[in-house]
Amino acid sequence: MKIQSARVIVTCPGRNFVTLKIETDQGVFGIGDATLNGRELSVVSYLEDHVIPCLIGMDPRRIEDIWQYLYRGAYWRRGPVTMSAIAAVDTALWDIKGKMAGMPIYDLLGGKSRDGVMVYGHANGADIAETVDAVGHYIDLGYKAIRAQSGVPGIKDAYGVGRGKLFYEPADAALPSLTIWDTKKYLDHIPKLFEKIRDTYGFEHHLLHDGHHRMTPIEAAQLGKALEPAKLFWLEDATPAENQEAFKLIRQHTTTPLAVGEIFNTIWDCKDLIQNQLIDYIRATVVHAGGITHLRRIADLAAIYQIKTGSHGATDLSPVCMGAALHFDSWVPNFGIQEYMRHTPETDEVFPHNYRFEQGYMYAGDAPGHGVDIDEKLAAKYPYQPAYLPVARLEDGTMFNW
Ligand code: KDG
Ligand code: MG
Repeated sequence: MKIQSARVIVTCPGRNFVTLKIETDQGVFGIGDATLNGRELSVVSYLEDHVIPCLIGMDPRRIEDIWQYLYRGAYWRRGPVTMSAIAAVDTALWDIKGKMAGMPIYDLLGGKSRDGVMVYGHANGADIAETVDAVGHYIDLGYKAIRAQSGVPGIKDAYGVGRGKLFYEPADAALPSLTIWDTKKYLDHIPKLFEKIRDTYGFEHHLLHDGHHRMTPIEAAQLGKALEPAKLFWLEDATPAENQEAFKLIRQHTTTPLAVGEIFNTIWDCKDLIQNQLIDYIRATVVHAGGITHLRRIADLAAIYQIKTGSHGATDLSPVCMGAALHFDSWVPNFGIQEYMRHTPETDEVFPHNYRFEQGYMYAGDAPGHGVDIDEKLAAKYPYQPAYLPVARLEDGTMFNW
């Protein structure tokens, strides 16, 4: 059996997605997500110019060997572009293997560990009242876990605050738009938000919050401590994770659970945080962390330290990634939660899929492979549009973390 052809499909049904399609000489094909938000075309080039020529003629059944070939063979290891490209190949090959075996990917991995995958949705609003309403809306939709973000008085365009009720899309301009940040105002505001949410709805639902790399370790410690009465499921990206020692300081001060890893791309990014038990949830995901083959290694390492998975699942992770992630989540023994931001109806049409949401849980479906396809004719109607994530500056003009 051989890989006969492979091509990259770029489409923008509301936002940009990069999809790799691998076709075999036996008529079976597989697809994988290669979307890297705001840097999409660099992965397209990596795949078209450097990966696809190597793939032609390879045996698609040898998933592990192809993974090692692309990782070790490049000499230049790791990094989001390389690892997203490898992830796309890996996901497409697991899709092919599943279709050949007539099995969903969770069965190839060892079978389901759970019936449904608990997901969290995004509630956000311009102020506390709007966010509290949005949380109520998600509760009405059946969500068991909800991430809450709110506009902060005095801050222009705080992270996580969308324009519509359900579709938050931060990559919103052909060049990065400017947002202004002030951590003090944020720290004063967020505990009030969670106090109000708990006062309104009680403690039945899981609440999550994303700090989006904006705090210093001691500021993160202060916030974690201030949020303890709200009993968060997690506080995410409390401080940038390049210096992983920083998390020791946060840990010394608060019992609020911590989640990190959406921008990690290999097990080496995760290793110290996991081995030192500095986090509770690892957020690496299929598309940015080398596909199912590599994510499995990360999850297994985390399991030894009782750390659970909580994979990234924002709208820039395509339905192909979501499908693969749900198969992974259905299997992985140390599953914690899966992020789920609904895609636009146009995106859902371009990527017909088997997964579904029901009462706070997602179900991967039992189609062979990952159960997601791409309607190429429809995809062609939505050409690529440059779109960048915003940048952030402090009020005095200093460049900051978005
Ligand atoms: O591409 C960047 C987004 O996916 C990210 O900003 C979303 O932080 C995010 C999250 O937790 O979903
Ligand atoms: Mg995040």
